[in-house]
Amino acid sequence: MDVQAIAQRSQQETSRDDCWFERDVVAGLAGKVKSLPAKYFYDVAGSALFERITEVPEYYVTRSEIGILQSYGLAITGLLPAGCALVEFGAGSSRKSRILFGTAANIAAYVPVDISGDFLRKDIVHLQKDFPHLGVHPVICDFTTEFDLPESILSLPRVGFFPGSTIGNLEPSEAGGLLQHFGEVLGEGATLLVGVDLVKDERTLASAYDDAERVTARFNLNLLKRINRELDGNFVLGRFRHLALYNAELARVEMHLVSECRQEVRVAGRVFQFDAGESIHTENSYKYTLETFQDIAGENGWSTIGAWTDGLYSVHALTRR
Ligand code: AVJ
Repeated sequence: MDVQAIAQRSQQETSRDDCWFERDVVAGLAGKVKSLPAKYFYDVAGSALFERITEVPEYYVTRSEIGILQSYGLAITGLLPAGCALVEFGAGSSRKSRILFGTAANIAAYVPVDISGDFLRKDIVHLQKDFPHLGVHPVICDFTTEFDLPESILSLPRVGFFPGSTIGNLEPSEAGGLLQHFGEVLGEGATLLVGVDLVKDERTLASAYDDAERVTARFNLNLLKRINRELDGNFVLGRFRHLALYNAELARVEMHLVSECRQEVRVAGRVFQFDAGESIHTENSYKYTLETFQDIAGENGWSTIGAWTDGLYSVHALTRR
């Protein structure tokens, strides 16, 4: 693999991203209802805070998913065609794919798809050492756009992998669109494994996004820090408070940053007014039942061939019709 090209590419991605960051933030704060896109949480500090969230006792999501992949690994990988290529969408780290490689000998190749080239340098060398027979073919791109799979895996049966309940950040209609897109990228006869968080009682959900150690609060507020640093903002972090709530009607956890007082904030040369109690809506995390998720998959070209759950979280195996 050409590490030089990878480094250049990732720098270009970064500057294009910067430009979108400013536009998205300004548009989000200028609206009548203020909001910011959740995808901007993940700068270096935000990514580290998210890693810490996955370890707080209240945030069961990551532990549940890993538990399911470990407990049902044989059943899950048993559904995959021999000699397949596993295409992971948004492979920040290959931690969850590794569980599958460790369980099954039928995965011949791994195609991590990620917008950041960083994971290549850190992860892939180790991965290759631990699984010497695995062909590793990284693709650096935004997996929500059209892209081609590497030439070298086109003859192999293809299995998509989208763990982490990342799909929950999308509106259900957008989630359907993404499933459709995965079908187009993977092609005829593909299999798809998706991790999906489940609807459950409000207390469990709200506290998963408002842990006692306040790591999630810091993760949320870090977005304002990032805006201050990258877009010449002057948010005073002490004047905003983290709020997480479960909106049962829409089956989603919402995160907000609520202004503690009436105030003005400057970002990228513009001034935004906040009333006391006014919120910036920073994230939705949609929750599904096995059925509501399978319905969306069904409406977007996928039939369910398996689903595994620990009661809190679910992993679905789908096949393309
Ligand atoms: C990474 C999108 C799955 O929605 O549970 C965790 C992000 N936000 N705590 C989620 C998140 C607050 C997380 N996802």
